[in-house]
Amino acid sequence: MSIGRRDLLKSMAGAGMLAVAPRFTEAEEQTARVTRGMPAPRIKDISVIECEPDGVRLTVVKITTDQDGLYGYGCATFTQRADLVKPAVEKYLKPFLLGKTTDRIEDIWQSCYDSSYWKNGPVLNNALSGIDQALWDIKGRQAGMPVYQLAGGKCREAVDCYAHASGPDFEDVVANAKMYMAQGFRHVRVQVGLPGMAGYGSAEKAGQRPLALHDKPVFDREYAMRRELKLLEICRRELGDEVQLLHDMHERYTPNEAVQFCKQAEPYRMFFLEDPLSPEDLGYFRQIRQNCDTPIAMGELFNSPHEWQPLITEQLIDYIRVHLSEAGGFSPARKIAILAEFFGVRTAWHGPGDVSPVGHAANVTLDLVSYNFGIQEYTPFNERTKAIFRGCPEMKDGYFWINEKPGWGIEIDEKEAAKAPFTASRLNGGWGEVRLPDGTVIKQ
Ligand code: GCO
Ligand code: MG
Repeated sequence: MSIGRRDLLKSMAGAGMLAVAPRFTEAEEQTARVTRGMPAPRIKDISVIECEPDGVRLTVVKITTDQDGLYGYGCATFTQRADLVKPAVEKYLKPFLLGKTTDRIEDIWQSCYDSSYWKNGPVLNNALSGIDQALWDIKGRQAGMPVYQLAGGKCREAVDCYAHASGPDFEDVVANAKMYMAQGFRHVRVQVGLPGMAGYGSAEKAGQRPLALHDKPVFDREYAMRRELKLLEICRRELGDEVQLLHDMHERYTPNEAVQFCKQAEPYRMFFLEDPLSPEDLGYFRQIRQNCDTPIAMGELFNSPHEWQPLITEQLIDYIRVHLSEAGGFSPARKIAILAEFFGVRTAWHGPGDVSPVGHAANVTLDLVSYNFGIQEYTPFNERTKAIFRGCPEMKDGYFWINEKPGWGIEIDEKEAAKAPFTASRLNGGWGEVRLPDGTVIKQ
């Protein structure tokens, strides 16, 4: 019979090798009682936990097994279409999986993936991610180990992160970046507001709205490009040479503007420019590569291998930036990381507010085990979130530290989650539109 981490820690504490005796919750004690000598657990129930503790809809799948106290959680968050993920889990994956054993994660992933015949869409991939990550959580709990151990163990102690420094005007962004740098962050993403316009990543700057032929949120590409490039110049000057600067273009420009933007950013020595193009324009990455040496990150919108394969294998990007649950979970993302390693592409998994803490723990796990880790996007967890998701990764001096408890290390307080239900909104969490001054809808 194997010795679990819990037993090991207990004996270390007994032998005086640990300063503080580890403490375990009843759920962990129960998990630890499940040993390898027992038959493989079977899936007894699959449920969906939904909550909105910080203004964003989060969805988590819970798989309960027939073994006492053994269950797992997986992130299935697709904020803009949250109401559709729940039935995809409950009406399709649940009947497909009830009674199956939990021990064959890859086999379950492949059979679920194929069971819809048509695949690679965000709703189905998120539902699948919920299952996949919950199964990894279960395996970790069974082994009494964090998932990073199952994936080979750490190749770094903690995970270097970038913080979001933004503001309506240049000086606000610089002040915000300095605040993060004072906290220890070595990487900051900088975004500035556009007067009267719907920019991305910062509060709107009050000011004259551009003359527009409509009353919807407006975005003027040429103006935005000049202003964001000016911001990069100011930040490099005001923040010094050592800080790493990042910027998210959020696929708002035309392909040729994107090439120009990346080229003109060269003097500011970016850590990366993110999403210069939309997934519909992937071919233009070749032009960016041929024209400049600004490092490029791409992929948060990817759902399909057809999107990440060519960019990685043709070495057209520097950072792969997939949103784990959008790509179908931890299992496919791990394969992406390994593929990318052989092509010199590093990882920068998407880590915004619309990833649940379970998903963030999955990100940090991959960051710890992947040799080709690049950087992790960081979004702070508010107190309400931490009350629901106990055991979130912890931030210290710009580094994320994983919780060392088995599985993802996270326990969900479902009673607390029920106190933060999805709030009603006209579009059910969906996004409205952004238009050019002439009324043309653009990607946002
Ligand atoms: C980022 C992203 C996010 C997305 C958001 C969509 O780089 O963090 O662009 O801010 O816009 O996750 O829901
Ligand atoms: Mg982005």
